[in-house]
Amino acid sequence: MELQSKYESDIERYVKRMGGTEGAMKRWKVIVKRKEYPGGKTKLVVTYDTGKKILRSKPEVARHLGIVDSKKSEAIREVSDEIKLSKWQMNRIVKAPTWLASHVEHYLMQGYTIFKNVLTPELVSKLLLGTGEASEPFFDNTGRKLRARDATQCWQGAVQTINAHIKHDGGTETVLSPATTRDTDRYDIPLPHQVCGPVLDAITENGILKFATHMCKQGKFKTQDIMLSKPGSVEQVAHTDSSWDDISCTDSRVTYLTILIPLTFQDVDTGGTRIWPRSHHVSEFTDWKKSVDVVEPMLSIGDALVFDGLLVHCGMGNTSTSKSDRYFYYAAFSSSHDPNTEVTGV
Ligand SMILES: O=C(O)CCC(=O)C(=O)O
Repeated sequence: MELQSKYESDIERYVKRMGGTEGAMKRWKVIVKRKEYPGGKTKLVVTYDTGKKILRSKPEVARHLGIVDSKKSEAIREVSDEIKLSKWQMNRIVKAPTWLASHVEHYLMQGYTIFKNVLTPELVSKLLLGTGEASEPFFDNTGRKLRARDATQCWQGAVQTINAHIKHDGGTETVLSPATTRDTDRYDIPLPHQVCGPVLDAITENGILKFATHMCKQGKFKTQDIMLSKPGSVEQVAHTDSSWDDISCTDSRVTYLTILIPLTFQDVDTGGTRIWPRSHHVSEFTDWKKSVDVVEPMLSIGDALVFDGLLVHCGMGNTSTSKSDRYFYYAAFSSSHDPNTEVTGV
């Protein structure tokens, strides 16, 4: 009960701070539950029952109440009304082959685009489950900045390989190299070269590679990983993958594209990627959490979300039942150094 009132006053304070009216949540129930996860870990899960709908996070509450942080939304509106593409950007639209033009325009204006059906169900299954045969040892130490890799590791599909690298001993979790913990219950592992090949073929065939090189001529694939967000993983801090350093606002060339492809079913429970459209136009926004102008594209398995390195985004929490692990493919294509490489791969 004590916890209950703590969370009730917490959400009321939040709503007020964001400019919501007093009593906006009058008949709502705040539900606090302790959830158990494999390995004996427990976590408090707080949801907000409006009587008609269960909301799972504070930003969802804000969106439901239509709360607009006036300073931020004004700035976003200004950006939306006033997006003036640079000469370089206009040139990219004009020079795009017809079949790519709408992707190029949407990406430059909004900061992202979606390519449908990039990976076939067969390839997705191969990425997740392997081929049934262990590969040759695949990890070398080339380009590894943080931890040396163990040369004897074999790829047996993402599910088995990642899980084999996460050890639980009582309450202690150890994640073995080359898997990495990005946040609690969020891991990634680099894809071995022989598995990257078929994915790159699919990406090439679908036109994403053509798109990426059209946007970023000097770009190369810098990172290819499989990420896992387990039930219990919490919403990430909103962030960009690249930075504004060395980028001129007046010219705004694309130097970094992120590609995310779900390998498992995604919904509001497993979470997906939350993005702030048009945020890649503005270098000075910092308090992203306050924006109500967000999009959560719920992609089908095999679809690719391609977004700009400067677009503000975050991985949503996974509040699903213990079976719904969320796996996805992650790639960075860039002409600059990819900071993720230091953590995750070649
Ligand atoms: O979970 C996601 O969809 C995005 C992950 C992400 O942005 C990250 O790990 O940096």
